[in-house]
Amino acid sequence: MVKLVLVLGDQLSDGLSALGAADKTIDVVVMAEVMGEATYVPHHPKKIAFLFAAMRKFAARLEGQGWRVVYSKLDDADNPKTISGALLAAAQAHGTSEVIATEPGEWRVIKALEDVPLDVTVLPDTRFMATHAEFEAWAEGRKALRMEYFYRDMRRKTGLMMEGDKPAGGQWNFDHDNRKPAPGSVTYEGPLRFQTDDVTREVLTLVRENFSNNFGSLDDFWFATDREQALQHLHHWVQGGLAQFGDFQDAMMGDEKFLYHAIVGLYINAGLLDPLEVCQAVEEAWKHGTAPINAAEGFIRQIIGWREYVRGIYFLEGPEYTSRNALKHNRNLPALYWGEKTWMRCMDKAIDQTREEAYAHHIQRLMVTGNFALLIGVEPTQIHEWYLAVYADAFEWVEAPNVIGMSQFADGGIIASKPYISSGNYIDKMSDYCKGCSYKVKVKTGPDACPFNLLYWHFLDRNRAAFSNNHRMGNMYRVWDKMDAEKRETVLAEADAFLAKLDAGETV
Ligand code: FAD
Ligand code: DLZ
Ligand code: SF4
Repeated sequence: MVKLVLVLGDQLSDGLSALGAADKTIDVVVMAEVMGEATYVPHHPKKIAFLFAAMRKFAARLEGQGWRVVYSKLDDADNPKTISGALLAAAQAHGTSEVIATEPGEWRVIKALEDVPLDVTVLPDTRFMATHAEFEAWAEGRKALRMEYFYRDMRRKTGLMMEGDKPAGGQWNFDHDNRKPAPGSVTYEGPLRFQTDDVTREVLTLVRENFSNNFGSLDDFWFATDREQALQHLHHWVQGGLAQFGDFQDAMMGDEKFLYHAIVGLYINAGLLDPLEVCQAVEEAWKHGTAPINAAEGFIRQIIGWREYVRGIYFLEGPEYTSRNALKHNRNLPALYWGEKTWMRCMDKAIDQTREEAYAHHIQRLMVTGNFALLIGVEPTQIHEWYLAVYADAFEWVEAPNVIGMSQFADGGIIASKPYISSGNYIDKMSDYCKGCSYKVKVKTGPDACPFNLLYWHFLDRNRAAFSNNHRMGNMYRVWDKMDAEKRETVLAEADAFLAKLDAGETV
């Protein structure tokens, strides 16, 4: 019997396990642009355009390889609206009930495949370095699931930057060399920008017609939308950006949206690039002496360490992970996350570039928008859905552990051993944001005080009980406790006043 081969929007890889298990002379590939996937959160229009254009080009690529592809465009009169609907319609048209799928990256879609009344075989997603079983075995019996130890196993497994059984350069991790503050100027020209073509133009019109009310600009669309372009982009960055990636990985600049970052997350996550080939390109550059060890190791750690580790946590912890709320936070996400005016320059810059590019780099996500949401106590699911919507690289398996776990400490400390919070001081040290801000980062109280300075102590004070056994937080509480009692009261009262203004919808 003919089988249907499901290929989802983030499964655009020649080596996809579902394709590998099918027969192109008999079986039929099913791909569908559907409102169900395009609206489960209000995705950034550039993210939707990127995925739809990449899906259309991948469908054409498969046809070129000899596959029969049933492709539904969003504006087709008989568009099936959901993934399940697409499978049911194709099953009827081809007189079959058999489906081969590769495991989706979201529990919601996994459930949909379980529920569809067809005979669905779900194969493992082999585009990762660690299988679920390997991650479970690594996690088994450990008191703390620290990424660093998992990463070392992945170095051994892949052989990347290894000299025998020893790490190249004599140490596993060069992170201490990767914390330089914002440079005076950036010498890398930034990501390779691609001209629109017939496919992207048609998709941009479709997205403009259907999603123009979503947060995010569709202007100046430049993403790569097929594998060849993504590879060109990768090599452009390896040549121009990688060498200084390590040094300035944590830096932030108001007028430099990309610094030395690779901007490969969206391409790897959609399947256009393979994570191992990306790491091998970086390792090659290091071997040829065009990239220093701290840059190459730092980058490879992000991919075979963090990326694999967060995926392991997502599947280990199960579908309830996204509803965790260890600190019982319940504030609504402020409108400034959707582009309403704010005087906080760091937030304004990070959110504005998110609106323009569907991109912000790691430290902007973690220490600006994530830090602020945590300090003010946003309900974790609301900020989780924001991140899932606004970034082109956001799919739940990778986004949720980063937001719920790393950024919001809502999983109670599975991913982070202490919350990633900071006052304005850290942002000032790592960025050029504060110089042009309406608030004064050195001012601790009063109308000019940087809100992060007030909110930092407010967070610690209100969450004291939750952290009473966390030894890594001891120093912070000792500094707070030593502060003059009157000053403490002023800080808390001013933080409360700030939060009241925020809740009232006033510009802060
Ligand atoms: P670079 O800075 O150049 O890093 C290289 C690559 O390493 C990334 O492309 C990515 O594949 C990988 N990587 C780095 N850090 C992580 C990490 N913590 N988890 C997983 N992979 C990592 N990453 C996503 O891919 N999708 C998300 O939805 C996402 N949401 C995030 C939300 C928050 C709150 C935080 C703190 C981080 C999030 N990240 C997410 C991780 C990281 O910020 C992005 O991978 C990175 O900014 C993508 O930009 P880049 O490709 O230029 O990465
Ligand atoms: C994110 C996304 C969007 C916006 N649209 C589609 C779509 O129309 N069709 C599709 O197959 N996939 C889409 N995706 C990606 C899926 O949501 C993704 O496969 C799941 O989130 C699992 O990672
Ligand atoms: Fe952000 Fe405070 Fe600096 Fe302003 S002063 S940019 S609010 S950290």
